[in-house]
Amino acid sequence: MATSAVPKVHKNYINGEWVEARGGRALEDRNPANRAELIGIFPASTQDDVNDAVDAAKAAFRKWRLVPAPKRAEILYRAAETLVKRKEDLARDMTREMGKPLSETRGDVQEAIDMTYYMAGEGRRLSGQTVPSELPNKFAMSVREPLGVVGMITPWNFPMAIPSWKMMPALVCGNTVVIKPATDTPLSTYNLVQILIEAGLPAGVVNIVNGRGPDTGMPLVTHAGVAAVSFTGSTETGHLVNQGCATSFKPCHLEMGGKNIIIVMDDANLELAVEGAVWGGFGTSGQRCTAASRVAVHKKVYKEFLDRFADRVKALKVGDGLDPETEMGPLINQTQLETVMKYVEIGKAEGAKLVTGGHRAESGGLARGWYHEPTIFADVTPKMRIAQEEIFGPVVALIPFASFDEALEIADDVAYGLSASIYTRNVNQAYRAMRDLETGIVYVNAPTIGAEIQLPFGGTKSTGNGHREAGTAAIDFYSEWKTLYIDYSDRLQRAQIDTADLS
Ligand code: UN1
Repeated sequence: MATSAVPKVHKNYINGEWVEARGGRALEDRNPANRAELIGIFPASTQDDVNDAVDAAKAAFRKWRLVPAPKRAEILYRAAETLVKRKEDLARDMTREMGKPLSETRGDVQEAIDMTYYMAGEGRRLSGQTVPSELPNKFAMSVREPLGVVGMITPWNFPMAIPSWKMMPALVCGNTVVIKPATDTPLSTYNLVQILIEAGLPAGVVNIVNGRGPDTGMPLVTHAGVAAVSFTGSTETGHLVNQGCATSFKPCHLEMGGKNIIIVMDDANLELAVEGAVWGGFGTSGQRCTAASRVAVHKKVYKEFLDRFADRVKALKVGDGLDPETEMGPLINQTQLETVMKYVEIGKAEGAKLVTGGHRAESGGLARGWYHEPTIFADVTPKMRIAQEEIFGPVVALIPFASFDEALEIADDVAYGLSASIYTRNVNQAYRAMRDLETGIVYVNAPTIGAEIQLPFGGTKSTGNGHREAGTAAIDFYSEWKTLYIDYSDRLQRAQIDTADLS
């Protein structure tokens, strides 16, 4: 199987063939836990490669759209079976290229398995509406049509799950795909596509062009042959993708940043809340759009929460994700490490209290990778930059508050709206939080991370642009409605004008 213990030179996958990038340039994929370890070499594609891939996807679309959806789904089903069989190898490959611990990369592969089975099931649904016509002897219904070639740009933090969130619903709906994986983690996307190929996906239905955003991503976004775009990444890049799609009215799904909060009320099960804040804030080294980078705690329990939280965080075992003892891996790259270090300085300068962490982690061999200590700032006020801006690293801002209303205000007073959580045993407060928090996802007595694939995933405000991934919401993005009227009356019947004769 394609999992690689030795570095391999990879190509683009276009029209069912592995081909070199036309410009002949390449990018390295290195292990963030040990920069000396080369995972593989991947093409640095440009406009010409994107053109080839889109042409192939357009040609393949003519046939693929006519393959019955249950048959398309059978390929997905077979792919899911292979993912299950190879889960362990795939997780190891992912830990080596992305850094998160094996337990988490197993979860990432599992999320792809779940999504692939789920969308395989959708092949026998893809339901539309059948409704009565207002006129006699007339039939009315709506059906879902694929959009055509979908361009996909995926992030490095969920290198297999997120490509599966995009590819599986797109494919079952009858679209063809050109995907540009994150340059930091292409191998996991390659592994996923390899499994789809083995499952019998026809040539041209999925194409990979690897490369950087400006050279490969933007040409894909703006290509006239691409009918729709799905992007997950930073809000900054999301703006460019949005603008690239706007001129041609291209549907575009954007999934961007977050500044998610856990609210801990004074009646909360404190031990549970501490556990949730540790996992929500430091899982994936805080590199999730759903990471709990803010924890707002009621003043009555603030001191106790802080002490317990700090104890747990100080004890977190940071290291190589392949070591089963490791609880937190490295950051993905130097830029991300520098961003985190910059925000630590910002937090200190703003007057927040550094409780633990605050430095690059370098002892015991960690200097080989992009490690940062798990970091807590206490006594953070809601307007501080560390409480407003997405850091995407292991830095949690603790914010004290005095009332439930104040907590909701703090929660909603940020630019983002992905995920929020409340720990309380008061059912009235729980329901008010569910109603009033302005995020796409709300958790009660659970952290801000851990969305399941059968429900909509996405956020409000600067997090998204109104679309959702996962569940049937994904089917809504990857299909377009066609409304069908069949008149079998043998005469002209004018809607709204010829009312039915009741006599
Ligand atoms: C992301 O961070 O981009 O809910 C996705 C979660 C995961 C998905 C995160 N299931 O945290």
